Amino acid sequence: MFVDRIRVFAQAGNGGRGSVSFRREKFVPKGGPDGGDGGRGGDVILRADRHVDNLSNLFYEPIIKAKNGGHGMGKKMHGRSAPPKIVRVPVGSIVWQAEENKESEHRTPNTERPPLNSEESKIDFVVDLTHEDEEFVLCRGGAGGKGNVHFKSSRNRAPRQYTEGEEGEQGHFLLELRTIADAGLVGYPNAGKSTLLRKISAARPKVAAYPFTTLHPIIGVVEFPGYRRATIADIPGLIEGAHRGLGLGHEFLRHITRCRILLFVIDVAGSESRNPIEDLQKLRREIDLYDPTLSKRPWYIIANKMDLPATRENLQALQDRFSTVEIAAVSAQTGEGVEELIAKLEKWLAKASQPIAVAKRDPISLGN
Ligand SMILES: Nc1nc2c(ncn2[C@@H]2O[C@H](COP(=O)(O)OP(=O)(O)OP(=O)(O)O)[C@@H](O)[C@H]2O)c(=O)[nH]1
Ligand SMILES: [Mg+2]
Repeated sequence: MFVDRIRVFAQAGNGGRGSVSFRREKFVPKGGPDGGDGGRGGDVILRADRHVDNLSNLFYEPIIKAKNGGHGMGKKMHGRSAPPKIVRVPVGSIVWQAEENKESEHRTPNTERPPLNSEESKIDFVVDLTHEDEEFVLCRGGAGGKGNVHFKSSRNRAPRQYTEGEEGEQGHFLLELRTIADAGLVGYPNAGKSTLLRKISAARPKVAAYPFTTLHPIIGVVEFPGYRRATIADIPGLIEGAHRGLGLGHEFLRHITRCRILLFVIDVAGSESRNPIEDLQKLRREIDLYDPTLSKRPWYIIANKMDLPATRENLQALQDRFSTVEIAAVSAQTGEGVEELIAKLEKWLAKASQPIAVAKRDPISLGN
């Protein structure tokens, strides 16, 4: 299962209670207070892990709780501090604070898009985990209470006071994954995006001759000569009207909003009586309707299926129509032109601006 948006409830552990206890020993009458402090409650920590590729673990555990600290004990013994509850999330996870919700909603996790318009709902940006192994304390555990040993004074030699542990923080949050990759593949279903990703990386997305084979984003790593590498995101095919929810909709475009460059994969053979130029125009329009900043991202054309007949003329027509755009002509199936594509990709990425990684604080400007 692939989950890229989810609502969770998180609760850090409470601190343990301080202890009320008196020293009792042979030959030490009235030994004085010796109640120790409570232990700290566990924190709830999010950790960005590159081995986690979506938020499905939270689908099964939408209520995240850390343990409470242990209570203090006699002989000035401290209660045990609870370990943090560490939740591994994919790199590229963004967290927003959500409004409190009805209890029942925790049980049926909502994987739908949370409203990102601040008028619809007051949600505040919390954190954007963009780096591997980055950690964030989502809810801090409560401090332990004080034992009665702290309350003795010259006038009160047998104090019975203690304090409760502090409550751990808690809250409702929305988590959303926006994949971080260097380049994103955009194209109609069956254009050959996944075939291409298999060719240029070790990723193994499913390939088949029917539309919407790819149902969720997949990241592949392309290796350039000299140990440089780049990540490429393959997303489900886009069709005209995606912004109205046709096909798989434009839900998955969020996974290329952080790509530095966009690669439009076009079936230049015009299989299934498609017109390559029209395809490209429609794709450009769809991403613009989704997010105008996305259509300003540097973009290139990958003319695919060059092994099929009639592709030379179509390629020429495509190049004439988009004369300012660089094109790489390949056959993802036979591997023709793929070496050259990789060389171009390295050049295109070198030209592109630095990684577009960090989400702005304002969820509205995030392009949804
Ligand atoms: N002849 C030829 N067929 C290709 C080429 N690339 C892909 N195909 C075929 O086109 C079909 C679709 O390929 P996919 O890689 O699944 O296409 P996709 O763009 O990932 O499609 P979705 O995941 O549905 O969006 C498959 O039958 C592939 O074998 C190519 O260069 N030449
Ligand atoms: Mg695919």
